[in-house]
Amino acid sequence: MSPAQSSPAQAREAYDVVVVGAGFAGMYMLHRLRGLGFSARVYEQGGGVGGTWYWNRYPGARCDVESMQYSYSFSEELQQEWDWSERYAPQAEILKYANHVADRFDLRRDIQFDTRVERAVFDEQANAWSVKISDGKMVEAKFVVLATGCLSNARKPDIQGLDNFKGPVYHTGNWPHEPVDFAGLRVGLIGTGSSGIQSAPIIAEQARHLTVFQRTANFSIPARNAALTDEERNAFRNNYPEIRRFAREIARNGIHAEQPDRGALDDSEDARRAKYKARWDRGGLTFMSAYNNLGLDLAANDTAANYVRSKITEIVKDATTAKLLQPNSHPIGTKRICIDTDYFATFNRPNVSLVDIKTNPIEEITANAVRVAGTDHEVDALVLATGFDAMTGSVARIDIRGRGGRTLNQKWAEGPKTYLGLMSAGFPNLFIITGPGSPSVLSNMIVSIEQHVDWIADCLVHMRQQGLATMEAGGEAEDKWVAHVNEIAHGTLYPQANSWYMGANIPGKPRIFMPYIGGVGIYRRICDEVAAKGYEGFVMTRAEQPRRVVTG
Ligand code: N01
Repeated sequence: MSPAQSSPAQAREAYDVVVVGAGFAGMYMLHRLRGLGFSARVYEQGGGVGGTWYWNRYPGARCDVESMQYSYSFSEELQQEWDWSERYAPQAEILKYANHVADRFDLRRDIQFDTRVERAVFDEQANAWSVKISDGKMVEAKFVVLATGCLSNARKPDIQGLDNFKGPVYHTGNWPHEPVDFAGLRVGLIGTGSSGIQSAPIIAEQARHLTVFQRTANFSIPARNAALTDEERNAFRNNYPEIRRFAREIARNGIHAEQPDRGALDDSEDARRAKYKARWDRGGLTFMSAYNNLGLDLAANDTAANYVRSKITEIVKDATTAKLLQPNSHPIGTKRICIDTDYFATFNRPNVSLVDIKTNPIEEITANAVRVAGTDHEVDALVLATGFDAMTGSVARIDIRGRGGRTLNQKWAEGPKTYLGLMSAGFPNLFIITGPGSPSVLSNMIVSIEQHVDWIADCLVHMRQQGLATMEAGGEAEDKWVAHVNEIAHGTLYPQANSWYMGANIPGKPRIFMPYIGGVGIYRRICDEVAAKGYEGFVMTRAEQPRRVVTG
């Protein structure tokens, strides 16, 4: 395929590929496309690269995957040369890294910032997408790649009176670029997921008073963040080939770590406590890898959950507050586990209070207070750490129309349907990076992003070599994949939680477990086998022969 040409009649810009989003997925996609000789244009609604790390600038924001692993592996020079300063990189450093990558690989010249993709319509005659962007321009592309991110549509909650609040209201997922100073203010924080749990200790240090409004108590493990030493950095750098291979092929979640060899009930109580203590003391997400059945067996899960509850009791001095902070509505890990620095200890501060809004939901937000059970909790500023319309929210904001004019939102009205998370039947030449039906949010995102981008890049080369015009998910393969994703999810404890994995945080959103829980290694093998079998399950057509099945 040669770079697409614009027809003089339409005088539109035309590309082989339009990529939506310039986060880690969009940037790497652009880099691969260019290297393969495809013409590509990236549209990014933000004013810079970095996606998640561009928007989430709230106090305390940092990644909960260790920085030496939450980084691109595609360039040996990059991974050898970039110096991460801490075990968990703070947001500003990850954003700096994203900007460094953009400069280093000269990506910016093909990225248009401050521009949303508003509509994409598939033209069945031309076998191409007609894309409308927010400056009003139309562009054409043979392929569209959605690199829109899974947690990029920040959600303002429907709480009565929120718009009447007179003070500033911030959402963690859309934080101002200028510093926010809470000194001397009474701050109300709504939401106790990863964002709320990371920001509370920092806000508490600045504010006159912090009131945390908690609907669901969450499990959180200490980060034990620290500066990285040269020795630690070199331990990774010298072993990157093996560490990356392990993360891609062996670890379920794409993170190189010691793997469990037994279930929680296979150990004596003393041995189990010792193991949990070692993981707690080390800190981080690998707490959940202490045993191999924590996500599968409720009795096993209870042992880990009870350990964390006991730590909360140890840390929090006030017994009533400690009790309220103990999660009891879901098995540990079935909502994304949080990683914190001094979250529970924050409630020992005299200027912090906790309000239970599960028993008594917020009645209303007034001009200067949050009213719960008839009591007005006066605040000067509000922080909404209320999460995202996850996995599908950002895709749903684009008016995507496939064959027969059917919209993707119509097709996904009862839950997202994809084959391998990569494509959806009826929407030819439209790829999704880390979409629903792929491991994505259950994994180290960069591992999953690189795998998807490489798979899509190989696929486009295959199509070019074979002279193929379109590719799309076959209906039968898609149905089988959706059933498989559901079946394995329901063999675990995950669907027991009202989580954003299930769409449960958005009123009216279908309750479907969206990510693929089989693990990144197994998933990668499935994708590779599908490709090796001539893209089995996908339908491909040649130019001039619409809908002729070439494979699948
Ligand atoms: O969002 P969340 P998040 N009234 O959806 C509550 C990643 N991440 O931004 O649980 C009152 O988890 C809601 O309550 P409930 C990570 O994957 C990573 O914190 O629905 N409360 C919950 O407490 C994470 O999982 C990092 O009952 C309302 C909170 O708001 C994902 O992003 C850092 C409410 C939302 O929690 C999302 O995390 C940050 C309402 N109307 C995020 N609506 C790291 O790498 C919602 N809530 C460290």
